[in-house]
Amino acid sequence: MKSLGFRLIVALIVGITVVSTLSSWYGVQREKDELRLDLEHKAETFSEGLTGNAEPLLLNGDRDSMTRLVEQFGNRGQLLGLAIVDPNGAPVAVTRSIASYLRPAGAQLQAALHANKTISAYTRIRFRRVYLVVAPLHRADKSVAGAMMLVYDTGFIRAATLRVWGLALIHFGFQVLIIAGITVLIVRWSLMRPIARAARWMHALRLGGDETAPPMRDLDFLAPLANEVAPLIASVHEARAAAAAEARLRNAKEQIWTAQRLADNVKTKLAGSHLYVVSNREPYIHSRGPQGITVSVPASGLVTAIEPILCACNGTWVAHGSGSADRLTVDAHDRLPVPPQEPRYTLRRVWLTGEEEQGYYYGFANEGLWPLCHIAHTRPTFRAADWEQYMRVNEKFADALVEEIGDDAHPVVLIQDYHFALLPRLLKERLPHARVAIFWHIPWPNPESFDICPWQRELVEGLLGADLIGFHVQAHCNNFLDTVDRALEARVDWERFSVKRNDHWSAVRPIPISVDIPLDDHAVEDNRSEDYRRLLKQEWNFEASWLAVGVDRMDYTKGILERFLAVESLLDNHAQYVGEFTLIQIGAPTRSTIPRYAELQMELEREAERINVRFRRGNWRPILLVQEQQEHSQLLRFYRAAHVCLVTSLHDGMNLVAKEFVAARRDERGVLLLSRFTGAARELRDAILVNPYDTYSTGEAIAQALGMESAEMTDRMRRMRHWIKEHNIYWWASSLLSALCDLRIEPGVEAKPSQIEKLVP
Ligand code: GDG
Repeated sequence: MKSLGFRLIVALIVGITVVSTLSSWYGVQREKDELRLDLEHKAETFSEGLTGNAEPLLLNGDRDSMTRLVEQFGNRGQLLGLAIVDPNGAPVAVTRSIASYLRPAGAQLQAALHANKTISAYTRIRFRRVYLVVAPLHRADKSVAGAMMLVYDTGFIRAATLRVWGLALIHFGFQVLIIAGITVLIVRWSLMRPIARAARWMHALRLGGDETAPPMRDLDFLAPLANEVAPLIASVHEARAAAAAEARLRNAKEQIWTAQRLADNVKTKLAGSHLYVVSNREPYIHSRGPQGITVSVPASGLVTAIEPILCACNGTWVAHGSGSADRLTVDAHDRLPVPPQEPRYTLRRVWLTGEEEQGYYYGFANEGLWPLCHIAHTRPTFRAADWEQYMRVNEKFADALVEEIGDDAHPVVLIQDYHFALLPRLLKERLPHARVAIFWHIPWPNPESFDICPWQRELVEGLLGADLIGFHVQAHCNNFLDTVDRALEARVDWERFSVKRNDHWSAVRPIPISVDIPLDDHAVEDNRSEDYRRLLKQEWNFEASWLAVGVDRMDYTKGILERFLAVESLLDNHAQYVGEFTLIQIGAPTRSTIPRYAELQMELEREAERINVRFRRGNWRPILLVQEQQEHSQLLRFYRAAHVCLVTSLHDGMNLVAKEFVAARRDERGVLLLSRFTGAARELRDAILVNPYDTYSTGEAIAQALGMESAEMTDRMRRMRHWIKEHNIYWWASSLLSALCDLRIEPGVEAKPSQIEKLVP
């Protein structure tokens, strides 16, 4: 680093020298030119005036007057002296000081006399730099009667140029000093410091520190480099942790699913086949903003669940390209490798027109099917025009899939959710050899409720194109089979939980989705949750001794309003929590163009405000409604800070937030309050189960959670964590894929549903 500083300084000095010399030389030339011009102008004016006086004196031969004249004017300013000569150049009158100059200046004198014109020249006489002007003197007939010579001292011009050079030298010296100083400081502060910081950060990472995100503020210009290194080191850590976990699990003979085990399992199960996942929402959205193109991960349970499977087996995810810069980031085939930091699979984007998106997504899927399947007292709206778009978009996705699958002989396709009920059949009709599963992430209602849908037959028929239809819980499977029984001519095999229609078997299975949970799992006995609480309180500027958290898309099925009312009931009935208890509600905006969602958003704001106004004291308020999507790492901080997590859905297929909260609590603290109407309630028996419609009881349940004995809290949390560890996201993915891959499917031959393992523990 020292030699870098030295080299920089030398290079800068050479540069400054060249620039300074050139600019000083130019300055000196200008100064010299200006002074000469000034002198020449003065000499010309002066000689013109004087020749007028001298001519009559010379013609009259008045030597005395001429002598007086040369003595009188011969010593002014830079004028050294004057001389008047006859036509032969012989002196008539001369200032004493230049008497000895006449001979050396003879050539100029003769030239002016002969040419009969004024001659001037810069020359050197007797070691002196002078400026000579010789002007002819005339008779009345304009013939030459003699000449007048003026001699100026030009030493002052040289002195001035030397002064300019001197100043430039001083200037140059200062510049060198300042620039050398600045260079040393820049090298120290802007190069050596960031490099030292980066080295410290990398060192900490290498030794296993958990702050993998680079400290951007400190790294300065090395930040882009750090951005590349961070994911690299994170994957090394991941690989190390996975290897250590595998080794530990092997030793303990535990059957816990890890990403590595899933990857191995998926590879074996797929036996060289390719995996294709289809969903409406894409895992990465590119948007144009003031800082250029940015990429974001949407708030959705699906991305959390599906990404690890695709990463494990390098598959293809087909999804709607909805971002404003999505088209700018794909190749000619509408594909791009993702995750952007460390590509592990391919994202294929499908483009929809505004009309298609409106009808298929906002209209049929979210104003029709979503409320139809969730019993949450919001009326479904079915419009024929929306249905048209729903069919068209399902066909569009079928085209994209067929294109992606190409001549793949053993494609395995996982379709996600209620946006694509028709896709399994559309795909099977064109690619009968494909293995197709659809996972329905939302509840399936009872047949009477589903009967409301004018196109229930087409939807059920579309779904039965799949070889496997997955739901979160058994009750949804039962409801589906009941609906099939009622809506179609099909053989429903209740023993094997399968349906036969047109010679094709579809197996129907409950496979509850889950989350990733770290395996390094001795309880972390520290005060981190205290720390997280303190930080959050500072960051969001509120006071509270008891903290509850709610994390949801702002959807009417999530029971957020009921949650607020339960908080109000808690404060009404347990005055000790007034001034002490705060609910932080993260409400990620969602489907805001649908009127019901816009209404809900306003209702939530109004209710939170009403309750806050009722109870507010100083810097304390009972509800903090944060209406913006948060980074995943930020969500983790909320989960870890909370005494209690409130999940009060009115109806929910699973609810991943409940599981994420449990997964985040490495300290085995915190209480989960969970709606009975979620799929998660079937698994997380150690949560406090509530009926969110009963706001009084829910308020009491919050009080119970806040007052829970430490030992009971830990017991409950430990058991829930144990369950999720055994039934984590990798378990879900592997169960889904195994169920699909284990089916025997030959076109025209009945699949044998009995071969499907029983999946639910
Ligand atoms: C359906 C079913 C089923 C929320 N806010 C933010 C954010 N989130 C993440 C959560 C969680 C997910 O979104 C929401 O999970 P849910 O389970 O409530 O999912 P839904 O979106 O309703 O999805 C549901 C699920 O599919 C999976 O099958 O469980 O029953 O309705 O992961 O963490 N994530 C980020 N910022 C936020 O502000 N980053």
